[in-house]
Amino acid sequence: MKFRSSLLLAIVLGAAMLSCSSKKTYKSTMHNLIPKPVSANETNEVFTLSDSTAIYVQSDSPADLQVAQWFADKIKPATGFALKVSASKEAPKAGGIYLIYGTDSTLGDEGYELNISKDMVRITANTPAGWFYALQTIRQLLPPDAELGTTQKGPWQIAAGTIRDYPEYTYRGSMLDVARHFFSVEDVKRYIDLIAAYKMNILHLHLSDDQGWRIEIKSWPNLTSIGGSTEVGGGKGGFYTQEQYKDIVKYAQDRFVTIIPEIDMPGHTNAALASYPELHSIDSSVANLQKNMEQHKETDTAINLYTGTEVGFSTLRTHKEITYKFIDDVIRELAAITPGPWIHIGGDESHVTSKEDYIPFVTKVQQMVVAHGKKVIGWDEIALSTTMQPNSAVQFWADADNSKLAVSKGAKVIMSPAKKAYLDMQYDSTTRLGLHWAAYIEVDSAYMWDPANYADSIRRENILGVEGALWSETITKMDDIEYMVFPRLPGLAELAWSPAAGRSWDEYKVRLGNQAPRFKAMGIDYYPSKLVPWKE
Ligand code: TNX
Repeated sequence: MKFRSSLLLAIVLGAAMLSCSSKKTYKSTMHNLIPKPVSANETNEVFTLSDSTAIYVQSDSPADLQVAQWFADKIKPATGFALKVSASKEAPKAGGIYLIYGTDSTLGDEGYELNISKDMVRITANTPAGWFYALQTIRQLLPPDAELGTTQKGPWQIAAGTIRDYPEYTYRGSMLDVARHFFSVEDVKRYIDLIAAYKMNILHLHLSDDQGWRIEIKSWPNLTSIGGSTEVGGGKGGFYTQEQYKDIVKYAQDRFVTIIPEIDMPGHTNAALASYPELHSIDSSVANLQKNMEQHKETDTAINLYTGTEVGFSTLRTHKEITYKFIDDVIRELAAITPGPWIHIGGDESHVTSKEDYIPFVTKVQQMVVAHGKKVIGWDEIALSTTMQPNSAVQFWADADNSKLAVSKGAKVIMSPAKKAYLDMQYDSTTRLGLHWAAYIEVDSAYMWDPANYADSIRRENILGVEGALWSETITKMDDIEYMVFPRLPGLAELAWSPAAGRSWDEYKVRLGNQAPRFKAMGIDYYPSKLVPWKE
C-alpha cells in the first residue's frame, strides 16, 4: 500500500514537473523562420539573452549604431532589458552580440551570416541592411512573448547554430492604397514594421485615385484641401503633409524600407480633376459614364468629388499644356521629398483616354520623371508608350502581353499578378472584406506560385521582384489591413526572399502555423485559415 502511494506520488509529481517545464521554456528552433533562410544549421545549444548582454557594432557611424539600437528598443518592453549598444572593434567575447562588416560577396547587399553559440552571437554582413535582417531573424528565434508590450518572465533563449541567408529578389514589396480609404501616419508606420519583419524592403504608397488625393503639393493646394477631403463611402478622408510624408520616409529608411510614391494618371484622377476643373476633360464618353453614376454629377465648370468604387471613368486632359505643368510640379515636389530612386506613375485602367492620347501621354510623363532624377514604375499598361526610359519597371497585374512588351523595350517586371498577389481579394466567398474580381485567394494559393514561372514570357532575368497589393475599397481600418494581409503577406515575402528550389506548401504551412503565437503577441488580427495547422 505504502509503496503504491509513493509510486503514485512520484508519477503525479513527475507529470507536474514535466508540464511545468514544457510550459515555461519555449524551445527555440531555426526551423520556423519565415522567410526560410538559404541555409540553417542548428546545434543543440542555446544563447540566452540577459540584462548584461551587450550589442557591439564594428563602426561608430550613427546610422550603423541605429540598427543595433532598433533591436535593443524592440525587445526592451517584453524582456525589461536595456541592452547597451556601443561601437567596438575588439575581438568578440562572451555575452555579446556583434555586428561585424564582412567581405563575403555571395551575401550581397542584404544578406548576412549569423553565428550563434552558447556564449555569443556574431552577425556578419556587407551592409547594415544585412545586420538588420539578421536581427529580424533573431527576433523570430526568440520566444513569441518577446513581442509583447509588457515585461515577461523569459528565459530569452535563441537556438544556436549558423544561418547563411540572402534574398532571391532585390525588390520585395507591398502596396498600400491610402487613396480609397485614408490611413494615418501611425497606421502606415505599423504597416512598415509588419512588412519589415518579413524582410520586405519596399512600401509602394498609392497616393492618388478617383476618391482622394493624399499628398500635399504646395504649388497646387486644392489637391489636398478639396481632393483630400473625402474617401470611399464619403468619410472625411485626409492627406499627408510633406513633413508627415518625410517622417514616414525616415521611419521606413530606418527599417531599410524604400517608399515608392504613386500618382496614378491619366485615369484614376477624379480627385485631382474635382480640385482643378481646368485639368479635366469631359468628353461625351465620360459624360455618359458619369450620368450612369448617381454620386457623380458634372457641372459646367467643376466636377464633383467621387466616393463610389467604379474604376476607369476619369482622365486628365492629355492635350493641354496646363496638364503637363501640373504633372511637372507634382513630380518635382514629390521627387524632392522622396530619397528612393522610384516614382510610380500609375497608368492603369485609363478606359476613357483614347489609345492615341494615352501613348504620347505616358511617354512624356516617363521623360518627366527621369528629368527629375527618378526611375519610372507604372502598371503594365505603360508598356504601350512609344519608348521606355532606361531602368524602368512595369508592374504586372493582369496582362502578360503588356509585360512582355515592356521587356522588349528594356524594362524590368515587378510581379503582382492579381490572381495571386492582390491582397484585397477575398480568401473565399465568406470573407467579410475584399473583392473577388480576380479570384478568391486562399492562403495556399497565395503561396503556391513561382514569380519566375508564372507567365511564359517573363523569365527570372526580367524580374525585379514581387509586390503584394492591398487596394482599399473595402478596407477602412488597421484591423482590416491586418486581416487581409496576414497570413498571405509572409508567404509573398518568402517567394521574394527565399530560393524557389524545394519550396512546398506542406512544409511552409507548418512554419506558418507555428507563427500564430507570434502574430498574437504582435497584436496582429490575422485570418485563421482552416488550411493552416495553427499552433495554440
Ligand atoms: C484594379 S489593378 C485596380 C485598382 C482597384 C483594384 C481592386 C490596378 C492597377 N487597378 O484600381 O482598386 O483592381 O482590386
